[in-house]
Amino acid sequence: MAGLATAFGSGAMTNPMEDVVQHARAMLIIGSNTTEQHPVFGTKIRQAVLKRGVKLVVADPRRIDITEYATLHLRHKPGTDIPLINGLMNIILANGWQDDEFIANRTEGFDELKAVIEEYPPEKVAEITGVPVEKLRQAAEILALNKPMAVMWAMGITQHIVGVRNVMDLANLQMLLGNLGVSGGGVNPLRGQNNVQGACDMGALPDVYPGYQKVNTETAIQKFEAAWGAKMSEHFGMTVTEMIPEIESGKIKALYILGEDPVMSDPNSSHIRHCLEICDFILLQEIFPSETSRYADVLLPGVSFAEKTGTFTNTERRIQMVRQAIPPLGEARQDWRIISELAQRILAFGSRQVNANAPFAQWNYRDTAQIMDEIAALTPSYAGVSHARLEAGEQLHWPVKDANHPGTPILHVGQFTRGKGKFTPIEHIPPQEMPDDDYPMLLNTGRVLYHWHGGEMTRRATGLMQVYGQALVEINPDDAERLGLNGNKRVRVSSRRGSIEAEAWVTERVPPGMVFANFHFPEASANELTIAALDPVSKIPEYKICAVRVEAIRG
Ligand SMILES: Nc1nc2c(c(=O)[nH]1)N[C@H]1C(S)=C(S)[C@@H](COP(=O)(O)OP(=O)(O)OC[C@H]3O[C@@H](n4cnc5c(=O)[nH]c(N)nc54)[C@H](O)[C@@H]3O)O[C@H]1N2
Ligand SMILES: Nc1nc2c(c(=O)[nH]1)N[C@H]1C(S)=C(S)[C@@H](COP(=O)(O)OP(=O)(O)OC[C@H]3O[C@@H](n4cnc5c(=O)[nH]c(N)nc54)[C@H](O)[C@@H]3O)O[C@H]1N2
Ligand SMILES: [Mo]
Repeated sequence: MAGLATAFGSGAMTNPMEDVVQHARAMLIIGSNTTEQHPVFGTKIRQAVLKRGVKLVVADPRRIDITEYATLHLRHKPGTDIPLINGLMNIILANGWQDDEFIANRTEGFDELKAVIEEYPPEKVAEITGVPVEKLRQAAEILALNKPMAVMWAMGITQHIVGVRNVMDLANLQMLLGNLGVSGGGVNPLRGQNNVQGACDMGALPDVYPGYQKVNTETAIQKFEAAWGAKMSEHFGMTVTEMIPEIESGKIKALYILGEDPVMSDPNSSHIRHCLEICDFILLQEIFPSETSRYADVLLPGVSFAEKTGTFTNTERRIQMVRQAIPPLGEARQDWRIISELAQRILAFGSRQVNANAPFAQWNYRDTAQIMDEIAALTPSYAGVSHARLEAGEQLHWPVKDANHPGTPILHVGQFTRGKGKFTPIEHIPPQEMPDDDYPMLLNTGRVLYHWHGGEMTRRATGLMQVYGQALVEINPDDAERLGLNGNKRVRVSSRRGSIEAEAWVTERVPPGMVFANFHFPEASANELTIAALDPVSKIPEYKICAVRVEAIRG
């Protein structure tokens, strides 16, 4: 997220899904298991391939389902996306396939980019990535000669210590080919959670107010001090991946966790459990007693999506109404009401100087429509959004500049937010922890279609448990044979941080030397093994790569 913020002002799809599937002539899906993790978009992409003959290149170490629809599958080694993308750009430049007009009029820094790209000739790239030269050439040709071409990615690109650099390099590729600001093109990160886009838009990040207004700028400080009637800090906060480890140093003494299950979803679970154990105070606002709830001092029951009214902002920046379908169950209360009542009690405590006459100092909201009015008043990209417009059926993609503005389905038409698009030369950096003699295999982690993250919700659904009832570790048939797995079904996977035992799924989906595990089941979660190595800018953990040892066990 922060990565794209650096390059483009915010991390959202530049083009709507419908625009991509109707107008792209070629697509690059890189690091996204689209049919399993974004099934609606995945279905539309499959249809675009079948009905419109869109050329599809998939770059993914695993043979995921969408590869069956691909014109070409580049099965590169995990963690080698930068050499792969640089190598494609090298071939594009060598053949003069770049968009000279776009480069001249809309970008800067081309010469610096070119200098680095020259260091990634196809032969060298083939060696680093494991993709044969001929396939690299075919891919470059498909992607360059079928315009417009849209790039889509997800966690296979971002969950690395080079996550931000990977994203910037994909932006380089799209600027080189002139595929930005056009229908059917764009840089399109597929946001994961239903409302992660909305949460980021609302400032649920350490360095920005709503609408990506930086907390350390004088204009933002003045604006929010006037609106909220309190002194605002100009310092950046911490990301969640930084906060929990800082419990050990004493820098963090209390946590208010809502809608998050760090025991299941953060890397290196045993260290997370230790930190939560020694934390002075933990307040958890949940809809279920999650794995994290054991560490909570106070548990506040919130409500699920079916019990609330408000908006979700989806991956294509579209703001959508969600309406309450059932009354809250048991003692559960609206999440926003819990938050505002907590705020009111803290205010009543009087330890913080607040000007009660400021327009939005009271925390006494009537309903979520009124909260949206405050958002509109303080957030330029949401300035024209209201529940009334959404209820009337308007399709609003931000920025929505005022009450009459129709919204902005495609970003960067004619101009980038920062004026010219800047090429940033990107060099390859290998992953933090690579296989060695003690831990000779590579662990890759992610999700399956049938479960959601820590599984707190999906493991409670009987039908889903019938289809996928336990953690499976994907392992290549060659490795299975070498480990003597034949006959035995279970494996022990160990890393420097922990170990899990699970059933093996012997499959060509993973290449030799690599296993794939998910984090949906507490008894065998991949995060017992993962490493808490962070991207220096976005602070996202390198969930996609660490070194492990795999053994066959009886049973
Ligand atoms: N059913 C289901 N759907 C979900 C979710 C869920 O839990 N369950 N979660 C949602 C959320 S929050 C998110 S963020 C998204 C995530 O959506 P995805 O990112 O599509 O999901 P992942 O399982 O993390 O898979 C990432 C893909 O990257 C590939 N990959 C791994 N390492 C590399 C690498 O080094 N380079 C490249 N190019 N590819 C690599 C993997 O093989 C895999 O195909 O899914 C969302 N959708
Ligand atoms: N190894 C590995 N780890 C990963 C990843 C990976 O690819 N590999 N992916 C990472 C990614 S991209 C993500 S997004 C995270 C997700 O990690 P989390 O955000 O921790 O996981 P979720 O299961 O989506 O949600 C957490 C909790 O929210 C609760 N909840 C649901 N709806 C509501 C609500 O309306 N109100 C309240 N108060 N609570 C609610 C659920 O019961 C659940 O327990 O995991 C990350 N962890
Ligand atoms: Mo995510």
